[in-house]
Amino acid sequence: PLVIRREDYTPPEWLVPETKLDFDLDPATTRVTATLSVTRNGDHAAPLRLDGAGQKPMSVTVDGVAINDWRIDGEQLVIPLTGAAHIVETQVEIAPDRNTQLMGLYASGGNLCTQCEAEGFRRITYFPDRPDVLSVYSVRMTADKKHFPVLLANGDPVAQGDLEDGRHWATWHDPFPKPSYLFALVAGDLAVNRSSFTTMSGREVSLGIWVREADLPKTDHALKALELAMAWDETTYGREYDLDVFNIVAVDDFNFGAMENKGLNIFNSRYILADPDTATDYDYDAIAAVVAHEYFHNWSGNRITCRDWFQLSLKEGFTVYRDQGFSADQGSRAVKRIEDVRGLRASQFPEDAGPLAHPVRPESYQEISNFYTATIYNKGAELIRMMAAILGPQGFRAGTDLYFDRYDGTAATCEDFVTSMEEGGKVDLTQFRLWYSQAGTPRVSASLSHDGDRATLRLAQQVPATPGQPVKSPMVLPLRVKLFGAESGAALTDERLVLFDDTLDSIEFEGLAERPVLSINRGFSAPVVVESDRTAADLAFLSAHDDDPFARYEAMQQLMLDTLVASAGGHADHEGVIAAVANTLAATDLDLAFVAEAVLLPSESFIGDQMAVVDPDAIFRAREALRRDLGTRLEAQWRQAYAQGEGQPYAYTPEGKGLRRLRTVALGYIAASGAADAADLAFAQFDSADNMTDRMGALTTLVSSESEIRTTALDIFYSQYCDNALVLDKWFQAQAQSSRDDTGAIVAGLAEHADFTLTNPNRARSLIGAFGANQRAFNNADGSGYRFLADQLIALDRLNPQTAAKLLPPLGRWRRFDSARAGLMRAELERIVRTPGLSKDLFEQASKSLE
Ligand code: BAL
Ligand code: ZN
Repeated sequence: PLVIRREDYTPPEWLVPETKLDFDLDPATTRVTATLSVTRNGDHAAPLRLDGAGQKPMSVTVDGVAINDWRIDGEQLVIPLTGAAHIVETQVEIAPDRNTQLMGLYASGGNLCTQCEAEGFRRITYFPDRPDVLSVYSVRMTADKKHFPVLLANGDPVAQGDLEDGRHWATWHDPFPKPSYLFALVAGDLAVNRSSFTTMSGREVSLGIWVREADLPKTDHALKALELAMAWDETTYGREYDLDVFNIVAVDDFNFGAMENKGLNIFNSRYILADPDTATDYDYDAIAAVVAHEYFHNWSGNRITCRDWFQLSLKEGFTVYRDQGFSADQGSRAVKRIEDVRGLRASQFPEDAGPLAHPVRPESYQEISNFYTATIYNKGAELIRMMAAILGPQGFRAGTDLYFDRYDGTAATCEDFVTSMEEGGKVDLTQFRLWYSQAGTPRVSASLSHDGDRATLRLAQQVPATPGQPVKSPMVLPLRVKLFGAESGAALTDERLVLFDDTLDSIEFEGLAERPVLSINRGFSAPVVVESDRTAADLAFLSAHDDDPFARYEAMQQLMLDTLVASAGGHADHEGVIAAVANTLAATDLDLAFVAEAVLLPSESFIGDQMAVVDPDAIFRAREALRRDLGTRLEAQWRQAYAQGEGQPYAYTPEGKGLRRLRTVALGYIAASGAADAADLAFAQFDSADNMTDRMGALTTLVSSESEIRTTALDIFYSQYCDNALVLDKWFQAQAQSSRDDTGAIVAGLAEHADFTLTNPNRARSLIGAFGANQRAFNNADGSGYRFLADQLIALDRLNPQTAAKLLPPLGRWRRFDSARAGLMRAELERIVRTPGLSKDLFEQASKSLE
C-alpha cells in the first residue's frame, strides 16, 4: 500500500487562485464543469496534476481550446501546460444516488449534499485536492425546482432565477480563499429556522438552520447554541464572523458528526434536532458543543487551515479545546471536565496503548480518514490545555491573538501554533513539542514522604513504547499539586503548577502543621496516568475534602478502581467505597450532576485497562457485586436521591439536568440491589416520563434486567418511535449495551431487523459500535462477538469504508486478552485482511492491528 509521509511534504506545483464550478444537478447524473485559473508555483516544468476518484473527464480545455493530450495516471488527470498561468476547464459526470461512501456529492433523504473533508472533493471534480491549495470559489447550481427548491453553497448568495423547463438556478460566491475540503453545496426541499446576529463590529449576519419541514420545531436549541457560540468567540478569543450569512443544513446520512464548510455547515441530524420528547440531556449538550465546534472552525480551521493532513490536530485539537471551554462556560465547569476526561480515558487512552497508537502529529498514513481519531481530537485538545496552563490566561490569549493575526489566510502547521504560543506567552516550549511527536500515555508515579514539618514529593515518569517508537524521552508534564491536612482537612499549601520535565524529580514542601495528603494532577492538568502510594483512607479523605471538584471525583474513581481490580483478582472489600459513596450522597454542598458522576463506578473497559490481562467476566462479576453492595447498603439514600427528582416538570436547566442524572444513577443502584420493586419502579418512570432523558434512563435499566417488563418497554418504545430514526438508534444502542448474558444473540438478531441498515452510519454505529464497546458481550469466550463484528465490517466496507474502518479498533485489542481470545480476534483480523476488494481504509486498520 502507498504510504504518505510527513517528511515528504513539498509545496504544490500549481496554485488555483480562482475556481468556478457549474453543477447541473440530478441524483442519477450530475454534470460538473470546473473552470480553474491555475498558476505555476515556482520554477519547474511539471505538468498540472489534478486529483480525481471514481470519474473520468468528458472534456478538457486549456485557455478555451479542447485538448486531447491529457492522460490519467493512477487516478490523477495530468495536463501538460507550457505557460505560467492558464484557464483549465474540465467536465465530468457523477452519480450522487449511487454514492454510498457519503464522500463527495451524494443523496440523503431525497436531497443532495456534499462531504469533502478530507479527500471527497476529488469525487466531485478534478482538482489539486490538498489543503494548502486555497482558491476563491464561485458556484452555479441548476436543478429541478420542484424537488430541489433550495440551492445553497459556500459564502454569500449572488443571484437566482427560473428556467423554462421547470428547473431553476442559483449562484453563490465565497470571497475567502479556501481549500477544496471546505467546499459544500446542498440542493433540497428544506425549510429554514432563521435568526440574526450582529457581530462586535456591527455586521448583520443572517443565520439559518435548514431541515425537512416537519423537523423545524426541533431546531431552536441548535440555533440558540449558534448565537451563544458566536458571542462567546468574540468575548473569549476576539474572533468575529466574516460573511453575511451562516447556514447549517441537517442530513440523516453523514459519516462525521458535522462539517465546518465555509458559511455552510452540514450536520448529521443527530447534532441538530432536539425536543424534550426525543432528545436526552446528553443530546442537548452534544448539540450545543458540536454547533459551537463547527462555528469555531471558521477561525481555527477555515481562516487558518492546515498545510497538510499531518497537521490535522492544528485545527481539530484547538477547536475541541475551544468547544470544551464554551460548554464549560454554559454549565458546570467541573462536570464538563469529568465528562471530557471520561471520554479521553474511554477512547484515547486505549488507542494510545494499542496497535493504532500514533502521535498527535502523525508521521505517516495510508488513508487519512483513519486519522480522525481521539488522539488527534481529544489528546490534541489536552495539548492546547497544557499550553494554556503553562502560559496562564493572558499569555495564552496573547498567543492565540498572535496565531490568528499572523497566519490568517494561510495553511499553517502545528509548529506555527507552538511558535505563536512561545512568542505570545514568552515561554520556551522546546521540550513541550515532544507531545506532538511522541505517542503513548505517560505514566507518572508519585510518592509523598513526610518528616516533621517537611514533605518531599518524588516523581518518576515513563512513556511507554508504541508502534515505531520503542524509546521515548521525558515529556513536560504540567501537574497541579496541593497538600491537605489529614486531620483538619484544611489546605496546607497553595496549589502549585509543577512542570515535571525529567525522568525523576523531587519537590519539597515546608512549614506543614500536620500529616499531608497529596492532591495531584488536579483538574486533570496533564493527560497522564498517575500511580501514587496514597492509601484507601487518603483517597476517601480526598473524595470528601479536596477543594478541586475534579480531584475529588478522581480520588473516588481511584478508590473504586483499586477496589474493583482487587475484587476481580478475588479480594473483595467494599467497605471503603461504600463509606465514601455514602459520604458524597450525604454532602449538601455539591451540585447533583457532580454527585451523579462521583458515585458512578468506572466502566468495565476502564477497569480492564488497569489489568495486565483483561478478564471481562471477572471484571463484570466484580463490578456487579460492588453495585449490588452499594445498592443494598445505601438503599435508603438511593431512594431518597431518586425521590428528589419525582414529579418535577421537565426543564433543560443545570438543576433539572442534575436531578435527572442523579435519578437515573439512583435507579440503577436500586435495581442492582435486587429490590423486588425495581423493575416496576423503572417501568413507571419509563411510562410516565415527560422527556427522553428519564425515558431512556429507565429503559437502559430495564434492558439489563431479567424482568419480563423489559420486552414490554422495548415494544412500547419501538412502536412509539419507529418513525424517528434518531430515537430508533437509541433503541438499537440500548440493547447492544445491555449487560444481559444473551446480549450477543440479541444483537445478532437485531442485525437482521427490518429497521437495521448499514447504509446509514448512525444506525450502523448504534448497533455495531455500541456492541464493540460492550466489553463482556463483545468478548464472549466463544468468539461469536468477534465473528459478528468482522462479518459486519466486511459487509459495511463495501458500502462505506470510512465508517467500517472506524468500528474496527475493538478487534485490535487482542494483546490485552488471554491467548484463547487473542487467537480468535487475530483470526478475524486475518479474515478481514484477506477479503478480496477490501478498501484501503479497512486494510490499514486491520493490518496495523495485527502487527
Ligand atoms: N472537520 C471534520 C468535522 C469536525 O471535526 O468538525
Ligand atoms: Zn472539528
